[in-house]
Amino acid sequence: MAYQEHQLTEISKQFQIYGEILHAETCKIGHINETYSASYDQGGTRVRYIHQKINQSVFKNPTALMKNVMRVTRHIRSKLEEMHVPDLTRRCLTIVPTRKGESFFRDGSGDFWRTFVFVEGVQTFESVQNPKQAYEAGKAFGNFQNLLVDLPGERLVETIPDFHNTRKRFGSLQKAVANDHFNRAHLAKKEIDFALKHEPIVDTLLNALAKGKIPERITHNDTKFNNVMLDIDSGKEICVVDLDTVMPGCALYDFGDMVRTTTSPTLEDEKDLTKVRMQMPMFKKLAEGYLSAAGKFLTPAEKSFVAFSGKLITFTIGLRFLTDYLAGDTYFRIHRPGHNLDRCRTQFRLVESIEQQESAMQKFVNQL
Ligand code: GN1
Ligand code: MG
Repeated sequence: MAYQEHQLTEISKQFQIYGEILHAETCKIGHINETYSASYDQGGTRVRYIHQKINQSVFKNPTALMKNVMRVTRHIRSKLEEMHVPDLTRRCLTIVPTRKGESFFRDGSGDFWRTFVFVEGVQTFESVQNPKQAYEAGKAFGNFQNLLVDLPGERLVETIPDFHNTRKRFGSLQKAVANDHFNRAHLAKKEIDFALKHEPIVDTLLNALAKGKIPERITHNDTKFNNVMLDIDSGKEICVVDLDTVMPGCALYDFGDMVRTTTSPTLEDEKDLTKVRMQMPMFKKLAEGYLSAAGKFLTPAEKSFVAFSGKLITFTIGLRFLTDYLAGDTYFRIHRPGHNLDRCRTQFRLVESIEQQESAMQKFVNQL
C-alpha cells in the first residue's frame, strides 16, 4: 500500500465521517487513481468509506473535475429521488464532504483526496461471466446516459481534452514510433503495422460529429465492465462508478468501450490471444441492455454506428497501450515488464474478431 494506515487516518479526519478508523486497505482497481477502502466504528456499527487520491498527472484540473462530479451525482440523485427509487446511496455515488464543506481535501503535499460512501452488497468483475451480466452492464450505462440527458447548466468541463479523439491518439502513436525513446519499436513491429494499417477508421466518428450527423452528449467515457456495480444477491446493476471522465462526448464511445470490456471472456491483458474473441451472445445481451435505456434518446444515425464503435474504441485503447509502451510506461500503471504491449495485443486481437463479425453485430442492432 502506497499510503500507510496512519497517513490515511490523517486524511480521513478531514472528512465528515463520524467514527474511529479500524482498518484501511488498497483497492486494486483501475490503472490511474489510488483507491482505498476504510472501515470505521460508528457508534458500534462498522461502516465503510472509499478514499481516493486523484492522479494529477492525468487529471490536470481536479477542482473542475470535482465540480463536474458533484453536478452529475446531485442531478442523478435528485432524479432518482423524484422517481421514488429506493436505496439511493447505493444507486448513485455519494461524495462525503470535508469538514469545511468541500468536495475534496488538498493535503500538505498538494494531493487531492475525496471520499465516497462505500456501496455495500455489490461486486465487480474484471471479465464478464455470462450474458446476463453483459445485459446489466449495457443497461447500467444506458441508464446513466439517460439520466444525464437533461443536466441543466453550462457544458461540463472536459477533464481530459480529446480523450477519445482517435485521430489525436493515432498521431501520438506515430510520434512515439518516430521517437522510439526506449528502443522498443522493434519489439512491437507487428502491432505498429496493425495500427498504421487501420488509419482509415480513425476519422469516421470524428467526421460524423463535426458534420452534426451525430450529437455531442454527456457521457461516462470509461465504461469498463469493472466500473459496473452488480448486486451480490440478484446480479442486477446497482450503479456505475469512476466518474472522473464524465464530460461532453459521444454516446457511441461509451458503447464501444462496453463492447471492448464485456464481449470477450478474457481479461484486458490476456496473454493467450487464442482465447480473445468477441462473443455474439454477450454482444446481443449488451446491446439489448444498453438500448433498453438508451433507445429512448439515441438517433438512427447513432444506432447505425453501434457495431463500428466497438471496433473503434477497442482499437483506440489499443493505440493508447501501444503508445504508452513505446513511451516508457508513464500513463497506465503496469504490473510487469511488457504489460502495456500485452494489453495492446489483446485489444488488437479483439479488433480482428469484431471485424469478422461486424456486419452481423450491426444487423442484430438494426432490428432491436
Ligand atoms: C484507464 O483507470 P481505469 O482502469 O478506470 C483509462 C481508460 C482506459 C482504461 C483501460 C482516465 O481506466 O481510458 O480505457 O484504463 N482511464 C483514463 O483499462 O485514462
Ligand atoms: Mg477510470
